Amino acid sequence: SVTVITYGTFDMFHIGHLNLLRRLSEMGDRVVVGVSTDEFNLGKGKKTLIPYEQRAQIVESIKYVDLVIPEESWEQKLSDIKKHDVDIFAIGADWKGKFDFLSDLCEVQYLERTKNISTSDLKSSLKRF
Ligand code: C2G
Repeated sequence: SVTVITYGTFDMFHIGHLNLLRRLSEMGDRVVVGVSTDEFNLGKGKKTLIPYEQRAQIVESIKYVDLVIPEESWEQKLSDIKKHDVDIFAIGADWKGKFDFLSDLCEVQYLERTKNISTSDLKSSLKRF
């Protein structure tokens, strides 16, 4: 079996997130998602609107996803890939090149982002309501 892993905040879950997760499910038969904890996001300079517990529950409920784990550090990808016997690491192309160091352990793929949607755009359009 082929295991695919990705990581993300998945704040205000939207079609861009769904398209990515669906594509992962087409690449393998087991999808593991590391959802960024609120603390880890502060380190990314990202303030999340929806708390980790809710973001994790939503991602866990997506039919394309088999397992959700907390993302608490940049380093954990290496051990996660070994622990979960991961064949492919994939993430949106906004991260292109950033995770090439994982290619010693598994295939690394950067996937095209969905156009015209982002959590930051959603947040700013909500402000204008
Ligand atoms: N995404 C996408 N299209 C969009 C928006 C997001 O394909 N319009 C993808 C991103 O490329 C990412 C995933 O959806 O692969 C989750 O997006 P974010 O929650 O913004 O992830 P990010 O905060 O960038 O966290 O260690 C990696 C980081 O945790 C990634």
